Amino acid sequence: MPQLSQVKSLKEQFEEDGFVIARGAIPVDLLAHVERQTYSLAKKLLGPTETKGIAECPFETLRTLERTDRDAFATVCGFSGSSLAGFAITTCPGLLGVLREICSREVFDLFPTLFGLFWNDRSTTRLHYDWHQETSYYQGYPESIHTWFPLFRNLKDEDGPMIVCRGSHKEHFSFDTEFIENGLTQLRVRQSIAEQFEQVHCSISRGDVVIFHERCLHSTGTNFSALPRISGIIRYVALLEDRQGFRPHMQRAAGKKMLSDSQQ
Ligand SMILES: O=C(O)CCC(=O)C(=O)O
Repeated sequence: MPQLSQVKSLKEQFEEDGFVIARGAIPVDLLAHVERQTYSLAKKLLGPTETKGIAECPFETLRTLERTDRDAFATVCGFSGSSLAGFAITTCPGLLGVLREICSREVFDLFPTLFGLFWNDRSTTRLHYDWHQETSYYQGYPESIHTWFPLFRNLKDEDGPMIVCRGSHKEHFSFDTEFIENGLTQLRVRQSIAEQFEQVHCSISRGDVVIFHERCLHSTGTNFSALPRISGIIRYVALLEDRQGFRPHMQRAAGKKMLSDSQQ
C-alpha cells in the first residue's frame, strides 16, 4: 500500500508533469447539451437541401458542413461552446476546484476564453496541430492555463486524442512558423525535441479534463478511427498579472487563438 506521503497532490503533479487529468470534473449532462446544440447549429447552417440524404447524425452533419462550407464550419466550432451550457462548463465547480488547487492565484481573477471546438477527422489534416506550446501563440500575454476535454464520446488511443509530453513545460522551445492556407498556423517545435519526453495520449472519458501548462508541449494525435474526434478547449488567462509590454486591447486584434479557438 502506498504511504500517504507518496501520493502526490494535483498541484505537485502539475508542477512535475506540466499537466493533470481531472476525472469527472465536468458534468456529462452539460457536455451532452453542448453536443445537441452543436448538432442543431450545424444542421441549421447546412440548410434543408444539404441535410437531405445525409445520415441523421452529428458527425456526418459536421463532416458535410466542413466539406461544403468552411466558414459555417468555423462558426460552429467557434460558437457552439458560447451558450449558457458552455459557460456552465467553463465555470463548473469540478473544473474550478481543480484550477483552484493547482494554480497559486485567485481563480476568479482568471479570464476564460470562449469555449472552442477542436475537430480531428482523418482527412482534415489542415486542422491538425503539430508539436507546439501555447506560450508561443500567447506571446506577451500574462500566464495562461489550458483545458481540453472530449465532448461527444469517450476517447481511446485510436481516436487521435491530444498527445502531451510529460515534463516538457520547464522550457520554452524555439519553433518554426508556417501559415497553412485555410488551415491552422503552426508554431512547430521539432519532433526530435518531443521525442525526448514521455508522450501521453489523452484517451479520457467524457467528463474528464486535461489541464495543462502554457509551456506543455502537445500535438494532435493521429485519428485511426472512422469517426471524428471532437474536443472542447477553454483557456484561462491570468490577465491581471504583469508581463512586460502587455496591453489587452492591442492583443485582442492579434490573438485569434485567444478570442476563440474556432478552426478556420
Ligand atoms: O485537440 C488537439 O488535438 C490539439 C489541441 C491543442 O493543440 C490545443 O488545445 O492547443
